[in-house]
Amino acid sequence: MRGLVLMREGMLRTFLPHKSAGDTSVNSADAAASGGSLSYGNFNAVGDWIQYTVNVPSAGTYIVSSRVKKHPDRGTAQLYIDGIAQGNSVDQRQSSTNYTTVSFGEVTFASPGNKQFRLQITGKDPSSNSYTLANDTFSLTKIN
Ligand SMILES: [Ca+2]
Repeated sequence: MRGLVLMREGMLRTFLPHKSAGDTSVNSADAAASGGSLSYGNFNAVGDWIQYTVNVPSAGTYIVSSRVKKHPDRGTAQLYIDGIAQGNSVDQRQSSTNYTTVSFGEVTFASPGNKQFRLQITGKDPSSNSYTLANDTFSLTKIN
């Protein structure tokens, strides 16, 4: 079976995101976001993280991508799926503010069910004034 499984932010919101102690996460209204809402993680240090529960419908290999709202003041984060680093770290900083889809490569799930998608701060561009992340969706495109 092939197909796109779009994990909308509305689905992310179904689960209260877990986050690093002392930091805040908030769902903010944004007309350009999927479902009209965007998930922010407001961080202040390398190692801070936010974690979403994503339900994977079937075992197999998927391309993982995420729609994010880039901005001049954003952090760089590494994705971990159930504790294993996935793809390259992604810098959400951009001089202009707009939505961008970023890729985290391929992952194989041996079983369906809930997986923990954690974005952990690895740093930030020197020109960025914050470690904030703004996440709209995760998408899983099944390829095998
Ligand atoms: Ca922190």
